[in-house]
Amino acid sequence: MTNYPSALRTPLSRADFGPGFQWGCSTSSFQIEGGAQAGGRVPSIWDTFCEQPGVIRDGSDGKVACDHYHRWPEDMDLGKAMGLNAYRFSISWPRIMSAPGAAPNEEGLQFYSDLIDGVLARGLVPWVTLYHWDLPQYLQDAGGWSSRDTVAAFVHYADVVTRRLGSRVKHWITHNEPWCTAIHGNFDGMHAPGLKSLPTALQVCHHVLLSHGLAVPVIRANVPGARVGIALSLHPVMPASDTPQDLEAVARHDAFRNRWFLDPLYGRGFPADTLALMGDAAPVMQPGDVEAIAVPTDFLGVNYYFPEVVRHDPAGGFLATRVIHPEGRERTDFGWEVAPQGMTDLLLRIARDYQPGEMYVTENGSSYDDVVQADGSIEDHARRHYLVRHLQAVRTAQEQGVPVKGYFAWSLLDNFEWSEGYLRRFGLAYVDFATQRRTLKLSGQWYRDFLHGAA
Ligand code: IFM
Repeated sequence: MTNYPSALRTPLSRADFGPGFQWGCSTSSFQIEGGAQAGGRVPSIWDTFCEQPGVIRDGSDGKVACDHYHRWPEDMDLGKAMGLNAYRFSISWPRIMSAPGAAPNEEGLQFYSDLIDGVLARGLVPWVTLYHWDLPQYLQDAGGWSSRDTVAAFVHYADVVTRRLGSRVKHWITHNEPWCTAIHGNFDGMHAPGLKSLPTALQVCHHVLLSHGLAVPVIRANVPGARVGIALSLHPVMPASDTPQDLEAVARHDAFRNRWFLDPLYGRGFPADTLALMGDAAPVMQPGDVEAIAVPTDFLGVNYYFPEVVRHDPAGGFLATRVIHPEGRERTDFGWEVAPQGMTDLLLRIARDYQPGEMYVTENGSSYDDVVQADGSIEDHARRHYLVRHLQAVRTAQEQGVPVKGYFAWSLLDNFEWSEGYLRRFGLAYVDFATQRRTLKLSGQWYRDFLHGAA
């Protein structure tokens, strides 16, 4: 443990957050596993996407990533040494379902079965996300999430996985960040499958939410004592100025960025104003879909990174808004605004407007350009400061009555940051991708010490 001078001691302790608080780190399959062809895994949309020239900033891919597929025992030892009591990871759909109509791939299921045993053996609670963006390519070839058949395929996959793993895993997250699946994947083309079609993106959005709604009862049926939820990327939205136009822009932007997901999940249907703005691009829905999406859940997963500042802009798409990046604000090296107050505001707002029974911060973290010192250490003071302030912000929300029951730092390890490749490091542990050596950064050491009551 580090011996902290009193000026650096944190005015906050693990115990302040209450007994049973889940202290974790999050990861996702494609970003860390590698083992692209191991154990009968078939290609995902991300394998295909990475092959396109110019779409990944450093030209990299996920073939090896952190080689977690082979190194997971070491990674889980690290999690245990850090004092975590929970670990959130995702299952790679292409490891489990290798072809349309095929029997589940036993080797893939066994990999996750072993991982879960390893997580439990180290005293950590496994939190499993079913979909963190790695759709099997054969499903994309048949239309991907824009096809209603993919909804049925997801529910089948969820059934297979939860039957097999549900005796040991109680915490299930259907989807991670449907916004990114839909918009980055199908509208701005930044993510796989790299499409640029608004109607497709909006249809994808609807199908992803529908697949969540239809999977929840299946998971409950298979998992005695299941706790099921979804993880959304949510953003406080601020006006660029206090003109009426900008204030209205905030309302429109918020309605699509946040309420488009929260309203239907919490039984209010899709925001009518936003639907009207979509015009012909609005998704096709069938009777019963809206009710299915509103299935009760046990918790909401909140992924918070930064607020968005918007202004009215007639050229800004169907919402007529534009996100701007004002000068003079603290930012990470990735350019994301650092705004811990946004965490408190967001949690308070969700609790007030939607009253989820429980909330978990399922992701929060920062990317800085880490430098390895001559002695091998990584002194990421900025990331530590980010982490401390965001934990304080969570605690502030808790003190005001928000039922936040856990915090998962993004991420345990530096990993494949999608279209940024390996150029953006979010880990509490540094990964030397040439040697696969893991080194706990100063921020990770702080989290460890905090969790052991020594920071
Ligand atoms: O790396 C991603 C993760 O996959 C989803 N949430 C945001 C993280 C940082 O961009």
